[in-house]
Amino acid sequence: MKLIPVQWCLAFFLSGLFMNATAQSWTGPPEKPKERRELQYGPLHPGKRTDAAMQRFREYGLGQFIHWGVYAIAGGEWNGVKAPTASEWIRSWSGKTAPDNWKATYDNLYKQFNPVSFDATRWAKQAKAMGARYVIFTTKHHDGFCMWPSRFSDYTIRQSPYQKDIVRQIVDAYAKEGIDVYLYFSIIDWHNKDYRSASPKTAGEKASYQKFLDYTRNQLFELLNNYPQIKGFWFDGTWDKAWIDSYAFTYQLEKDLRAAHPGLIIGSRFRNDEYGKRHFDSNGDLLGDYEQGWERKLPAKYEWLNGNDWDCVMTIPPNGWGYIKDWSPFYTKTSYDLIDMLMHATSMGGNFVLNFGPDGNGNMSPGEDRLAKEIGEWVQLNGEAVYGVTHAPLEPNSYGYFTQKGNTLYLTVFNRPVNNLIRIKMPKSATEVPTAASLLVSGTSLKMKFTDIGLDLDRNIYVDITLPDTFVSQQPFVIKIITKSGKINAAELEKAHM
Ligand code: FHN
Repeated sequence: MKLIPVQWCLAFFLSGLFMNATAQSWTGPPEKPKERRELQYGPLHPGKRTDAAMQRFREYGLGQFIHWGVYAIAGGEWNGVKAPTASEWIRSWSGKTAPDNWKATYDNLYKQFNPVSFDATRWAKQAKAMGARYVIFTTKHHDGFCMWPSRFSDYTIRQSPYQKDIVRQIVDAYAKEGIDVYLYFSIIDWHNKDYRSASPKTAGEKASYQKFLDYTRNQLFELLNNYPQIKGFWFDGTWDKAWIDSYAFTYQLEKDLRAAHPGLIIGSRFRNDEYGKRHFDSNGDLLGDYEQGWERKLPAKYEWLNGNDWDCVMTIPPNGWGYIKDWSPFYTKTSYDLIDMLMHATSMGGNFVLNFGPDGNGNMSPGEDRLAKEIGEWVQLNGEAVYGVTHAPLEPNSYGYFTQKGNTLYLTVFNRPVNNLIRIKMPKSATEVPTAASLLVSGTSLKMKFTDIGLDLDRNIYVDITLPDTFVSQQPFVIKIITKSGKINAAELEKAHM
């Protein structure tokens, strides 16, 4: 079993304090019920998508998330209000000592939003150098502030001193660097007076909520029309009862969005079925194109994924997606931690998406700059094991993570054994067998031999790969193993019987 570093435990403990109820109980997809239920509002397409756009999504490996909005001005602390662990939620802070009119104060912050240092090209180039193949950008978070000049709202970048369309700049700059763009969109909208979390009951409430639904629909089509280069939406804030009860509306909306933008990618966090089941419908089938529940968490077992596509979105501090001006109270993940998580995700067929929370002037924090550089340097050397790879059907081991591409296996080593012998377990019945091993970073070929360690009744064979004493690495490194179709001659190795 892989040991979890102490700092991870701490980080998970701290972050656990702020997890929502769904996240706390997350252990993978629910078991499929024995009997199928007839559903009118289940998945729009049965099974996994096989088109080129979805295949491209599968091959990203590494992505960047950006949470940017008015909350960046506060940076987790404003007027004595502190929300360092979820800085983008600061508006909803309602402790006993909340200043009078705190929400109104927040709602006026946009009048100061003027990120003079913002340069989308600089961000896009940094993301490219880090190795990100896609970006997810917050067009509108829960506070309702639109980072594009939406004609359906009076609370947008157009009304701020900055005025210019930020979404357009992001889309253009990232697309120019060859990075695919996905737009984050929160259904929760604290600014819209027709938004509500509880289900509407009276005729008046219903009419008002219908207005909110229409506004949401209009904004989504506006985004598609304004920025046709985008590849998908990343939805959030879809857990309110009012939204859950609007399943007929959301079903039609998803259908229409997809029809308007062929290839559009939407995860499992957009809508639910008629029984209120989110992510997976009442039959345990995935809603949307990929599983979107892996927020600040990673599956312990590949089996938990049930063969679905997925992404893991991750913060650098324990929690907190928007800018946090003071990281010092927390453990912040190192590039080593993040590369470990990246390879954990890709080894299980998922994408790893690292979040950045730029400040109110348009700068990434120095810590983010450093991590982007360090990750980029590593990925530059080891990208072959990261991009376009799939899960390898081998038993997990304590050295690190396997990924696979065709007849090449990659083992990214985080824990180097003291005897320099990497021992890989394979079933004797395997039909693909290793023929050569080398260090990815240098191409140096490595000694490899099949070993029967003589464990009684063992159905496995062991492939021993020797690391040269002269090879020293301060970083995780990758062993590249070429396989070919064939059988291991196990009979020779099985002479001793009880
Ligand atoms: O409440 C948000 C949170 O602020 C952040 O945007 C994350 C990103 O995945 N999503 C929500 C919590 O699940």
